[in-house]
Amino acid sequence: MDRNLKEIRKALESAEHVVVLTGAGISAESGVPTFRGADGLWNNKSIVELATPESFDRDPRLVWEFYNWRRGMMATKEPNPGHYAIARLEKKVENFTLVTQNIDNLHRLAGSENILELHGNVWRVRCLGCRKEYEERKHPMDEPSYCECGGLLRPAVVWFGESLPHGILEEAFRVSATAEVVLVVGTSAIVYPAAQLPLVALQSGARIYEINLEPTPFSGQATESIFGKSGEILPQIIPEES
Ligand code: BJW
Ligand code: ZN
Repeated sequence: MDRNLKEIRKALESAEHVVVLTGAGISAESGVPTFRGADGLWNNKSIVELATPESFDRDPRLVWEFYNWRRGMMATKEPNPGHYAIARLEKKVENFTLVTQNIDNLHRLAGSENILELHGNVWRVRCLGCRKEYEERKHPMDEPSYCECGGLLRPAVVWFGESLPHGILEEAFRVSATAEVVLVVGTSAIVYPAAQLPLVALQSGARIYEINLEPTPFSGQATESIFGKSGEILPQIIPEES
């Protein structure tokens, strides 16, 4: 095995407090499109503009149409070996937190339990009337959809300019500041405040290992960056038998 992968494997085996931060890249091998990059969802500018509070205010029907498409696509996807390796790691480490920017629910399907979903979940909705947030698996949803109280429903995801879910971001900062080892997997590391988390960990002396297809703005600061597919690298550093 590559010397660097061995080093990460040893670091994980001896750490008591580990944080994993994931982005869209971890789900790419499951067939969920990433946002940026060659095949990125957001190369289509009209799509970027759909995921904003302003678009929803202007045309909730159009935004629900977009999320119905995303829900239908994500419902057909399954976790890949990268998701499963992270779920295995949780069982081995005393104090483990998975912080994900993904809304696709694939980490949970792979068996991860202690998950902080920074940007929400595609299977949850929030009512703009009574403010309740709840799971809603119905598919397709009406375009637009309404709560039983009559209020307009929106996807419980975080759009640009919006705050992250209450308490979740604070907890993500807390665990990042006390982690010994942090894995940063499949994120372009440009969206804040998520991109701040590895920096906080670094300042507190954690070792940070990045796994990505290509360099990111964070690569220069990582303890080590491993370039390749997370679905191939993670099972090597978190093998089934160890
Ligand atoms: C693989 C792989 C394989 C592929 N294996 N790797 C200036 C400075 C600081 C902040 C700001 C600023 N200007 C504006 C802001 C705030 C803004 C922000 O960060 N903007 C930046 C873009 C500059 N942030 C916000 O607005 C956040 N709220 C907030 O900050 O509130 C307070 C505030 C408000 C206003 C101003 C200032 C403060 C909210 C952010 C919400 C992000 N929402 C989205 C959509 C979610 C809902 C949905 O999906 O519909 O979240 S945007 C999108 O980006 C999504 C993702 O979670 C997020 C991050 O993307 P991610 O996961 O990194 O994916 P990609 O596609 O970018 O990268 C994939 C990576 O995988 C690539 O690197 C590939 O190489 C790699 N890869 N295959 C390994 N097989
Ligand atoms: Zn309601």
